[in-house]
Amino acid sequence: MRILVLGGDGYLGWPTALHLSDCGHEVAVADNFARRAYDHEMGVRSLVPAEPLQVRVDAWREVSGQDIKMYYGDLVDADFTVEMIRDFRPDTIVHFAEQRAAPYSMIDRKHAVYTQQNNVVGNLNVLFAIQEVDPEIHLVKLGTMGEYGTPNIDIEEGWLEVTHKGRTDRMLYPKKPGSFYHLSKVHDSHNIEFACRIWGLRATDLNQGVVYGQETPQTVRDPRLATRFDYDAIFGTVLNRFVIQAVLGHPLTVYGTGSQTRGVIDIRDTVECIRLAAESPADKGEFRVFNQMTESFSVEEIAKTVANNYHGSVEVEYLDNPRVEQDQHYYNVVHTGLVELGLDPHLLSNTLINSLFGVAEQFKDRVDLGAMRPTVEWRTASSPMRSEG
Ligand code: NAD
Ligand code: USQ
Repeated sequence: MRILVLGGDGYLGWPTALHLSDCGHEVAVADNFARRAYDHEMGVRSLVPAEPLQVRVDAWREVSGQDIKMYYGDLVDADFTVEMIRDFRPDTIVHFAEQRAAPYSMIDRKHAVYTQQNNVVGNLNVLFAIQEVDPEIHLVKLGTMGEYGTPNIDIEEGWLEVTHKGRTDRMLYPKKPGSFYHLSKVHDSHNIEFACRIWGLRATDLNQGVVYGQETPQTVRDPRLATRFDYDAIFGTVLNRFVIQAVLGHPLTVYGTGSQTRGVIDIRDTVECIRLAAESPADKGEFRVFNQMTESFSVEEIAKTVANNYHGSVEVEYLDNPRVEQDQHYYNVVHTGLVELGLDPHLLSNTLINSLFGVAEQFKDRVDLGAMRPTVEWRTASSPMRSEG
């Protein structure tokens, strides 16, 4: 199968491209390197050095004998997007290429507008390009569990059967997202569902939980194949941050009471879910939704798991929550669709955490401790930006 991975230079896009290539698919990656530019803007860097994309593609050819084609461009540029799709002629497009940090989208008006423009317009350009070039192309789009928020009812896989005043319909599941970033994903989902309805496109929306881990069977084959690993308060995600904090002897930064619960997934399962979704496409006209998470934990449980598995002593600090989010809430998520397609989840085990401690130990001298504390406040429209390097 020919698979085009949009956002192929990113944390998840790169290991996904390698996994798909390793499974025998013909893979191309596209990126505008916006993620590397956010690092410069924020004065931070990935814990693990991420080689330039060309170096990684060359290393993969050396290690595996497989070619990965590269496109450099911005999805917001409609001409670039349509020409790339016309040139590569994919069967499947995997779309990771968005600004993905909730705190980044909440810095101020400029960052909120950028996030929604980049994500919503880029995704619309992909939809129009598919419709123009070949409506048979299957779009596998990365959404997020945060689209749903924390409703006081079970979270279904994208759709909800509603009975109202004696009449019943199948509706898109109501959304209550928690940042301008998460909102951009809701807008994307609506645009994709509409495109499936009016043009008969086929799409899978993967509402993914918080990803943890850094290594996959392909990335460990050569140090040049490593993917990025973010730990700063803007791009670092909770479990990855806690692991690095434990190794550095920095207190684990639990926001609020830590009772807020989130769905999580191991990076090795992320790449496998994408393969499964790509190899069993949605039907023509179908907007298919899977909840791409394998377990849920409260933030406090995540902190305790990290603390209990680390050989040294670990302190936990409860900070005033810079975000606006419920802490005590119901959370029960249906996530059976990908398991039915064949996913055999890696659950949060000591093995994974120990391998993460190893990565953190190896690169701990690269850490800027000043980037650890949250600086973006949801309640104010504008937050001081980090400018020091
Ligand atoms: P990332 O920022 O590391 O990767 C995204 C890539 O897309 C970057 O390389 C960036 O340069 C590129 N990009 C952004 N805008 C672009 C544009 N307009 N044109 C071309 N390229 C562009 O993020 P990630 O952690 O790999 O996440 C990938 C996707 O998965 C995102 O859509 C994110 O919302 C979703 N997701 C991530 C997580 C997580 O925990 N990391 C969890 C759930 C969902
Ligand atoms: N949190 C802490 N301490 C920290 C960092 C985070 O307590 O040091 C808490 C947050 O308050 C939040 C939870 O941990 O309640 C998750 O935060 P996060 O930064 O790990 O994740 P989030 O902002 O939700 O975003 C990440 C990715 C995003 C993806 C999302 C999946 O950056 O791209 O969409 O996870 S989900 O959370 O399911 O929406």
